[in-house]
Amino acid sequence: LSESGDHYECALRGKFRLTEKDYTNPICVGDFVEVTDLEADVPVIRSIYPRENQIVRKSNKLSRKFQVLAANLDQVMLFVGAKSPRTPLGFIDRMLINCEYDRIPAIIMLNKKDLWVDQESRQYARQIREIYESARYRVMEISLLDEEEVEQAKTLLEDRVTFIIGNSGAGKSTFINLLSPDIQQATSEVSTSYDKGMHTTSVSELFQVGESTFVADSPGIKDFGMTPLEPSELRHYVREFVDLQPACKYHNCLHLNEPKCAVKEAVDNGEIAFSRYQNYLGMLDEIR
Ligand SMILES: Nc1nc2c(ncn2[C@@H]2O[C@H](COP(=O)(O)OP(=O)(O)O)[C@@H](O)[C@H]2O)c(=O)[nH]1
Ligand SMILES: [Mg+2]
Ligand SMILES: [Zn+2]
Repeated sequence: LSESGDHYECALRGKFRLTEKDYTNPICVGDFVEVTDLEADVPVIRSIYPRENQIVRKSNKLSRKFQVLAANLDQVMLFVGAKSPRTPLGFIDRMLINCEYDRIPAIIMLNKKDLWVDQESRQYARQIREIYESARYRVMEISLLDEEEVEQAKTLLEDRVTFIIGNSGAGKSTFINLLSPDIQQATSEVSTSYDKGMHTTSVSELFQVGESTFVADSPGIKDFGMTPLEPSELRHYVREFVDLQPACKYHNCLHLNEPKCAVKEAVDNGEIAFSRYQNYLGMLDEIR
């Protein structure tokens, strides 16, 4: 995507494939690149500019390699659901860590409000809102079937570069398609197959939907492996913990079994959601 808004299909010079050896992909959506000759049949990307930030995940649980999903973002929009799909809290927490890691603001879009006709889904929606609002995230309840709410959601994108993530079926592609008649992303990907190898094509494209408004979808990204983190780092990316950290007896408190731990106290008296703490322990266990 050039400054003038034109699209070019470019080739990547061989050496990029070898440089960053911890990453499976040398380039990602949102990267600023320098291109040799735009008039050539296949312009060649000469260099990739340093990234301001990036969303990174482990390629898969066993791999040591990481995949860069998007770069140079102003914000992430996290699409989740209380019903079809019912997004697990663990999934939300994991995705938020990936955002916090590079201090990328995240907005939680609790979508498909029109489906909350039963007690259970309404209750789950309320729980999500309470947990993440008290962690100081913006949570927006929305139905993409409601034009007014869609308009409101659109205003959140203005003059920003937004990467849309979330679990499969939450409405990411549907939302992006509503942004411009030119965009036709495939919707309602069927996820009945557990064979992850089946839908591995996950090409993100950056769409320009306003003069300085850009949006990228994350098709085919089903599971969010951890960001590259040291166990002692993880606690810095859970917002509620950061506020309390100075009150812990030990400055390097991991909030496990240390005495006089302000985080554990806050969990015990309900100031911090138990699920947030539990999911922290789960992630800590995974990276240790
Ligand atoms: N009832 C309802 N269905 C929705 C809503 N948003 C999206 N959908 C439907 O949910 C399905 C999955 O949406 P899609 O955009 O493909 O999800 P993605 O996997 O996150 O890209 C599609 O059939 C959409 O029409 C909503 O707010 N309400
Ligand atoms: Mg999609
Ligand atoms: Zn502590």
